[in-house]
Amino acid sequence: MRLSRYFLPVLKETPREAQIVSHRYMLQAGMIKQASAGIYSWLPLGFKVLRKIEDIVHEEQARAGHIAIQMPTIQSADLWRESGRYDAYGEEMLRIKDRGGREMLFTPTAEELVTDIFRAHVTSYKDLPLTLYQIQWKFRDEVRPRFGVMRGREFYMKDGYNFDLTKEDALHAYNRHLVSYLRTYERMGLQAIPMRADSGPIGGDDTHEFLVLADTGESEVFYDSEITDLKFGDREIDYDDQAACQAVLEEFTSRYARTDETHDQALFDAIPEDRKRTARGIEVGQIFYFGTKYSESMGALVDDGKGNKVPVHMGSHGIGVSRLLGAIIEASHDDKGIIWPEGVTPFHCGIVNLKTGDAEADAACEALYASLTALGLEPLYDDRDERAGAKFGTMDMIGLPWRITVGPRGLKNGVVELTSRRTGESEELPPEEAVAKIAKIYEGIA
Ligand code: 5CA
Repeated sequence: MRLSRYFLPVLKETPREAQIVSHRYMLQAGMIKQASAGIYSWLPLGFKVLRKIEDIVHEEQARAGHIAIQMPTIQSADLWRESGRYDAYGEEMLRIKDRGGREMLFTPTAEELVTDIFRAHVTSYKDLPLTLYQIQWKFRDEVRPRFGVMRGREFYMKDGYNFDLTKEDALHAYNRHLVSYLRTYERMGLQAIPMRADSGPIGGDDTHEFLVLADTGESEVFYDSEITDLKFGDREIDYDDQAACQAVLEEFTSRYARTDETHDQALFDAIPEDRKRTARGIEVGQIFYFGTKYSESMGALVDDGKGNKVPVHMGSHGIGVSRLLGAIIEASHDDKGIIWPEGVTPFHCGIVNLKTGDAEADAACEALYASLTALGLEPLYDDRDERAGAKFGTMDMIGLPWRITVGPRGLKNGVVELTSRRTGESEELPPEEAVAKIAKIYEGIA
């Protein structure tokens, strides 16, 4: 993409309404625009990162054997009456009437609708296990929408639902989700720690939240510092292997890590003093096992192969896709702007032309652009007739992890400059070597 032809409405002033850095940078970098309280339009740069995050979620769901569907945002109130949640959900639910006076709602989550799909089509244990998921807009009329996309009223969520014959199978699904989430967040450059939590209006006993540590997080968390040394890394895991998934769950949940809702001071006190941590965290996902809560009330029964019709065991599993943009920025920025992890960056590298209009500099930039593009990478070329300082400022703010700077002086010696946004370190090297280096960095990522 050439910046002169792109739509990147970078703000010059600091937006005053933003209380936390991710919200401020998302507005300043022209990623989002508020439409009304807690509701945002996604401008090209923000939309690109949203899509990257979504792609990672889809890929990791596929790897775990989960199947994508798409359910509507507007749902019938009658369905929610079956589970008893139409009244129970309270003021967070946006209730709507159609022209015929029928009561509808904008989905805050989708346990009822997915259970309705299941009961219409699945009658035998032979079709289990089954996990269906979607990535879809949700609406919750939050009392205090704030911090930009972090606590929106309209937000984008991955919600997945497992259907299993037995509790044991459903707990495997729970463990499988935990493993796949660890992998998902790490691909986005995040450490998200599973913590024992409270299930709220979704219900059930077993639930973990995934928290990214950040001073601006809304949750207070308590943990044993050993947990932050754990990495899922690039280990290969067979998601059908119950024991393997269980082992990962035990590895990542055996140390003390809880949100304030479930905090137990006595257990916390037992942790060696130098490992006790109290901090704040951003909840980027949550997994639940709630057994037969919805299948019993809504009649989602299957033949168990022994002549009985039994309610299926279920759980639901969410990732805050739009919230993740805020969480990633909170975890990865400096005073000049965002620093995108390679896995989610909107463009793989920036090209800054120090002297637009200079025939040699223009030609060198075009050649770099062509070589990177030919390798399947997406550069953002700042070809505007602007001062170098302004170009650097924009690149730093929008946070592309790599920048190639091209100027007549370097070109005389046959070199360009390759700079890491994270470390600020630069090296001079021939253009083709800069391209090769960037290609190597993105091997296995882009
Ligand atoms: N049905 C279950 C799992 S699919 C569910 O709704 N879980 S949830 O309530 O925990 O939401 C899943 C994730 O959505 C949360 O972990 C959080 O990351 C994100 N989320 C929840 N509310 C908001 C909000 N108001 N703004 C942005 N993201 C949100």
